[in-house]
Amino acid sequence: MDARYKSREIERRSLDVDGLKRSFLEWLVYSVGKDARAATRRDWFHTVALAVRDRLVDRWMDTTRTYYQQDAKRVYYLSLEFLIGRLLTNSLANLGITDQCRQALDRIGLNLDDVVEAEPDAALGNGGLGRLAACFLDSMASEALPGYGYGIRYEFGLFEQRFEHGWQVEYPEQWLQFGNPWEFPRPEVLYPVQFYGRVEEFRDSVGERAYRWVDAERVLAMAYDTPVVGYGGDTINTLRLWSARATRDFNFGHFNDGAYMKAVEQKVLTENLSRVLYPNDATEGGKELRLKQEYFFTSASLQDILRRYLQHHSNFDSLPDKAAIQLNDTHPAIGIAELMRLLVDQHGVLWDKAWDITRATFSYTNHTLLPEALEAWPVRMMERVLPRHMQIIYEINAKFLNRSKARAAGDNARLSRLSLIDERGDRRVRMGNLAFLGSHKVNGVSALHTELMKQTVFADFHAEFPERINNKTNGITPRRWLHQANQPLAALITSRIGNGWIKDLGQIKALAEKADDLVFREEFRRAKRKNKKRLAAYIARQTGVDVQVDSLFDVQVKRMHEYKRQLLNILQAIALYNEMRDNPTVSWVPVTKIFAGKAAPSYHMAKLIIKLINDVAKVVNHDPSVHDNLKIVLLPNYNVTAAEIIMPAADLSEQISTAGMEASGTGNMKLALNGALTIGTLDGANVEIREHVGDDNIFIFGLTAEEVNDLRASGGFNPREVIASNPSLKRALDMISTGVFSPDDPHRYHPILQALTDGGDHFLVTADFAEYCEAQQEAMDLYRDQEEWTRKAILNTANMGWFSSDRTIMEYATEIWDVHPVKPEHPAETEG
Ligand code: B1N
Repeated sequence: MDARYKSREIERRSLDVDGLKRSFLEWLVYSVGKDARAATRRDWFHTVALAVRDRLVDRWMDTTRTYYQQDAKRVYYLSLEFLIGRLLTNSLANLGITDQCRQALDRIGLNLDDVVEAEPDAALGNGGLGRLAACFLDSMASEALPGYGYGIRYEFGLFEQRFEHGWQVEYPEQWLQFGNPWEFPRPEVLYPVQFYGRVEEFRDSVGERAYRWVDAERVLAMAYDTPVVGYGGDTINTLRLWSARATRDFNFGHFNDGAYMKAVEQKVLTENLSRVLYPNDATEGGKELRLKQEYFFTSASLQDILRRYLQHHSNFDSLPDKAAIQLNDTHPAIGIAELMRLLVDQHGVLWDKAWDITRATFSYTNHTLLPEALEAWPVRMMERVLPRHMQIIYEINAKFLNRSKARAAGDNARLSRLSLIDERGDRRVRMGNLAFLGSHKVNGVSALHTELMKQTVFADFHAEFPERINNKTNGITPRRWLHQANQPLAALITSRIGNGWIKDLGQIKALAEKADDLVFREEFRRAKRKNKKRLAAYIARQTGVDVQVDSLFDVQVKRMHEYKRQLLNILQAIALYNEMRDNPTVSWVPVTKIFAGKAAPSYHMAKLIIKLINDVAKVVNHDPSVHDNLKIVLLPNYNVTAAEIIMPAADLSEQISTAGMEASGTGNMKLALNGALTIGTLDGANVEIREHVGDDNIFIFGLTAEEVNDLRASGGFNPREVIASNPSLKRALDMISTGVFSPDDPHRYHPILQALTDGGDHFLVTADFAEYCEAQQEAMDLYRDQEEWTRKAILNTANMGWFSSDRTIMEYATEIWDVHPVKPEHPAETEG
């Protein structure tokens, strides 16, 4: 071997400062193709990422080989979204080489933090559901579970949000523009996926009726693999994302009569399949491209899973012992019909056997009860796009309803609710029902949400299959959300209790006794203040607004949605603004209200609320009469990277959804873990957060889910009366309606006022307003007592250990998947 090549081989593995430095300088020249003098920050990012990537490839292959050699049971997490964010800090921290890398760059005259800033976010998700998938990948690798993520390699992630005159404007998010150093294209891993065409019936070799799908259009799914580094770098799993490619017919086509240009056009159209992530709109239910995306990645993933299984097995009997497939919401639920098709049509398995295998292999997580988010594809579209699947769904449905008929005893309403087909209006396939029926386990994402699943959307299915529904309360990875994002606090914690908490977050409980330690409180506050300074600088950069570092940082960051009630928060801000102006001599607790979040592009009400927040902010922030005691900011383009700056700096965490509507929430967990006190309703995982941090360390207010339900059912709620009886609410609404915040267009907010009054205030903003203001007052009063506040903040951090996604993922592993940790064997390292 060439000496130079050999030295590179060794260098690839070197984890010390000199080895890293030599790699960087060499990689810059030979892989990025730049001279050190001409290199941009982005060039250095690519250089460092490629050099770091080298250091995980051996262990990645060891991990994959170990799974293969042991024929270990794998879990496949199918998700239309993986909201990963940046990977450099994460890879360095999980490999344990952050300090070495920093020093190596230092010796070249570079700052690691600047290099990190050049990485774009992988924003392949909308919000909580996509981020949960990313936390689960981290936890599976850190727990040494043989877990694979399967999804789509969108060319454009979630849109970039900018504000123009206070309005949200969407721009394409071009994360791949300069290449992605973390991914490995696998042009040889290619599966055909079909659409359209028709079904032909024929007699198989033993004379049985059989079906084939013919005259279909074909697309190829090409794999891109990204290594997923577990904490400690021992296990390195794989995230496999599919990209659409036109079939090779195009490459070898012989075109005449100008057909060439048409063919190129066709190729572009085909490849649109993986072009862009859909923002979760209320209006998405019927977009053919979305259905095609769902089927595209699900089919490719299942083909890949079966190929891997067949390397060790000659029939499908033990598929459920070797593969667990988790459906992240109904987005990949078509996989149930697809696995039936692959087993029955392509591999000749008998129907009943195939159905048993399918059900034993799949499980399904529900993430929302909102009716508008429950997927239901028009039968007419399904028949056209996936004709064989439509037949299979009818067949599953017929067999199921036949069986249920006996038990339903003439209760036709019940049977029509259980049906996979919604026969009301245009006929639709209920994907939730399909997912439920085709899975052995179905779970909700918080205790309350799971309970409501049993009582509402899946009540009939729950009666039919009482063992199937179970709860798996969400979690978050402590690596990204504390160890990496909050280095001041992480260092403080480690100095007192060691670093075991990073892999076993339960250990953080040991901090509880430090809450009464004056010195520890002082240091805890110092860490928080450092994070607040960083956020203040970020706010100034992003919005031009200067905020007081020592003010109460009151944070609501999440997607903009009426049920999340950003409107309630901004109304309270207006009321507080009025009080401050009315009482200028009172010594007010300075408050900074921090909002961030995107609205779906077609969700007009959410976009109007964004404009309102920006309008109110403009008035309040420029009013000298409040003496800077109140500032309001709405940060643009909320994403994982912004969250990593915001979460560690928050004092107060706003979790104020209408009770019963937020399935779980995960931002609530990130904020509490980072020492913010929650102000919230008894909704989603807030209920369990209260149980863990204690009633004294959280501000709970508002109607409960049961009360909301009763109130709506009785129709006994008149928002106009509530408004009339609450002067501060009335005044805030009057200011909005008379154009105090929109002098250029006084009627701008009419739709909001309308929804709160004649519209019946569906989200109960007015109903919860008074109690919310009281809770806010309590929080402000407590904030005056910094020692007491800090004590409670420490108790929040100390008691959040249970919300680690490691705990969540181990519950899935033992109670749903029956998969077990597999320690990779590292032959290269033992050879020396
Ligand atoms: O999933 C999160 C939960 O913590 C949140 O409470 C929940 O709102 C969120 C359609 C969704 N539910 N449904 C979605 C996403 C994209 C889409 O196209 C629906 N997201 C949630 C994690 O469990």
